[in-house]
Amino acid sequence: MRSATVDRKTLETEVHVELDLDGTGQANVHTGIGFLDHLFTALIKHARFNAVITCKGDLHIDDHHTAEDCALTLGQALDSALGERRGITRFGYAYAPLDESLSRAVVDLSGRPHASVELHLQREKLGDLSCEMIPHVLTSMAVASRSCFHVDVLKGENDHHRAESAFKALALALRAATARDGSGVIPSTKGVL
Ligand SMILES: [Mn+2]
Repeated sequence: MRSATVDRKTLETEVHVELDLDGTGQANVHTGIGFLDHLFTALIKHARFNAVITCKGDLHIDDHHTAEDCALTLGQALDSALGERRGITRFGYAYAPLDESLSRAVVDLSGRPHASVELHLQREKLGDLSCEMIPHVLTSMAVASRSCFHVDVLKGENDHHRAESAFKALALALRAATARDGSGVIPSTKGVL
């Protein structure tokens, strides 16, 4: 079973994540921020994970702690579910369009945290989610999962489409990178990921 349950509690947020890498895309996401739910649901659906994400956060302050901590907890669950990363494809890349928007994601489940994210969002907010938090969510996921993410929106006119296509591209790249390759080896010249 490649799955993990992570609870993360601070004075700012209380996050619960259940993640199964070998799922069918079932998402049960309730962060308190509608557009964040929409992005995580798309990610889980297209990665073919099964996941529960719930958060009780300090939304009376703003969306920052909730969005960041949900991303950190999901990233931590991904790291934990991957275990020693034996027998995985490790690398994945994908393009995903959403109408006029087109995004590319390239992922290395390297064991080293790095994120390069260029979404070119122009609005202040999408629903109740600040646009500045969207690249921060992706970076937080990369760091907490000890992975390398390069996510770029290549084209687009509509920020909802730009953001959603970026998460769909990341989902497809993660689906490829987390797939079992049948080798049973740890895919690293160092022998450790
Ligand atoms: Mn949408």
